[in-house]
Amino acid sequence: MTRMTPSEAFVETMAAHGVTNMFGIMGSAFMDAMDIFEPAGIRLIPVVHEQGAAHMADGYARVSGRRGVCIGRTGTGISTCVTGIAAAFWAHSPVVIVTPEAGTLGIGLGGFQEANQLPMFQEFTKFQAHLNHPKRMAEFTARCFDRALSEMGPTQLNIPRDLFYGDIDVEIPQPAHLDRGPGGDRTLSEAAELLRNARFPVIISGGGVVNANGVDACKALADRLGAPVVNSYLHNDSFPASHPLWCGPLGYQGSKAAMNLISKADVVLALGTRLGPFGTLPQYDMNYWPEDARIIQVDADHKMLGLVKKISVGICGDAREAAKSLLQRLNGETLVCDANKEKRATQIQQEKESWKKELDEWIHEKDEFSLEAIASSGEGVMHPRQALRELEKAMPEDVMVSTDIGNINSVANSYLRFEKPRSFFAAMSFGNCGYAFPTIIGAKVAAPDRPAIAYAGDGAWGMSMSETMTCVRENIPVTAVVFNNGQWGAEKKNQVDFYGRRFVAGELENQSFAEIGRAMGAEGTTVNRLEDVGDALRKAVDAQMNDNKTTIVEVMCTQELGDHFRLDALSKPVCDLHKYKDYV
Ligand SMILES: Cc1ncc(C[n+]2csc(CCOP(=O)(O)OP(=O)(O)O)c2C)c(N)n1
Ligand SMILES: [Mg+2]
Repeated sequence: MTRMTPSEAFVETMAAHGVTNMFGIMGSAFMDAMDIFEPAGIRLIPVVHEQGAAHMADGYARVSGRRGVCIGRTGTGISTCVTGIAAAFWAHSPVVIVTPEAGTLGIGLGGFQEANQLPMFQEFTKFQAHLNHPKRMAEFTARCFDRALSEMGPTQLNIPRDLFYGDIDVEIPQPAHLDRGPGGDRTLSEAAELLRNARFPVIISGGGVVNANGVDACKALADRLGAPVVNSYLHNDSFPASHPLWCGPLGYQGSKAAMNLISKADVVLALGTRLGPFGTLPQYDMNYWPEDARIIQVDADHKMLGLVKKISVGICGDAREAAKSLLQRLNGETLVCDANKEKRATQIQQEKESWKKELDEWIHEKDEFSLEAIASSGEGVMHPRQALRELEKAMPEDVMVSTDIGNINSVANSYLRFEKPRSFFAAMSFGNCGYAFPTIIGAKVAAPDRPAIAYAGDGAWGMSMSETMTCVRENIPVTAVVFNNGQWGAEKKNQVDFYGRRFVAGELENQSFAEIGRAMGAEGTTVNRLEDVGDALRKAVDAQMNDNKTTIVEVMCTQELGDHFRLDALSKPVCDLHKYKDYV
């Protein structure tokens, strides 16, 4: 036991758990601890707005596999983080949010910046600790850090501000390392038996494969089975795109090759995926989910097994260890699918080629609204699909890309391929606009040697662009690609498809984002011609990697709109009152 203050115990425990960077805005409530961050080896990166800090902690965690940490002012700064923590929750990010609270002697009296800070994060955290005695500071801090990793999601450490003070005797806890296994022997045997007899096995590689560092194990199993591997929705980095068995992502604006192939499956191995409802919706008028296939699902969280899709076998285990164990169980055996391995390889190849050709030829949207939008667009704008293709071609090696929520960002799903896991950080199921930019800033802090690129629509960019100042002030160079189509496109698409093109609040008359970027101290460039897109990105990445410069690349686009987000969720409007009779 060593005598120290609770502030010291807090800081020492964070340092023991490997914290070197935190994101947030300072506040007097935790200043006693903050004062010794630097000598403890911890950099507090000041942000423009605390929501950005939570997203940065998320990006930091997603790229590094380490805990991302954010902190803010009692009440005000903390409540601002709710959206960011919700996004991190659905990205399964090990984020720790430290929430200093009003002092214990004032709580309940309606003092300054008082808020009940636990309920607001209750939905979006895996664990919440409320410090009830200064002597327990190190214990509670360590538990939050351990649980963020063991539960793979945000945890909250709530500290009444007066509990930072005093003298306590503590032993600083060391991090716990959870040794995850492959799952139970019975379910693994049942799964192996299904795979042994499968004629057309297909693997879905999900976020759990990335989190478990299990891509190689997934690859080895896929190679043995000759099974096509599809990425689960928005986990395009869960299998290397250059691998012959890679087929691209399922889900919204995903790969038709992936969808066609999985529709033929008699056995699906869903590895490290909760099979979220959003990721398997019909797309391109195709209901591709193989209803009659036997489904093996592997998830580290038993509560996900069979939750969304009916399954035959549910394995509660680590994706990597489970893949290794399944391969071991099939080793040296002849499998039913060995007989048609070559035929399947040809099929996979054909499906991929045909999707590539379709995508190459699909240079713009062809629905009536889009055709009119294209016809009426002036000079200096381009088709989003073509711009996305050019960007894809100009992507640097080892790139990290984050994407936002919006029409063009969703279409980007068809054009983002990766070789390495921990490279793609899309706004996941929480789906908040404004996600991509702060998230890539956090990722860049964790991986400064990798090129970092965020995609955002003009609407989402407006929500998040002020963090450009963080990049400039704190010397965290990144590249932002802003698709300026002058509209809240994804939502406008609903008005096109369901509301008789009665456009309400959908237009965005923007100032130049390149100029705004320059005013914030970054580089800014506006791209009006397709032939300049690739060069603009290459130049921006060069400035990022060699000159520590952040660049805003504003890509001017037509107002055409890609396929609807969720045909399942909307229905044609009905109005009963006479005065609204035309609004149907
Ligand atoms: C914080 C937040 N507010 C609103 C929405 C609803 N929403 C989803 S997509 C979208 C439009 C995005 O527009 P933009 O960023 O310009 O991209 P575009 O669709 O035009 O490509 C909106 C408003 C959301 N998902 N998150
Ligand atoms: Mg837009």
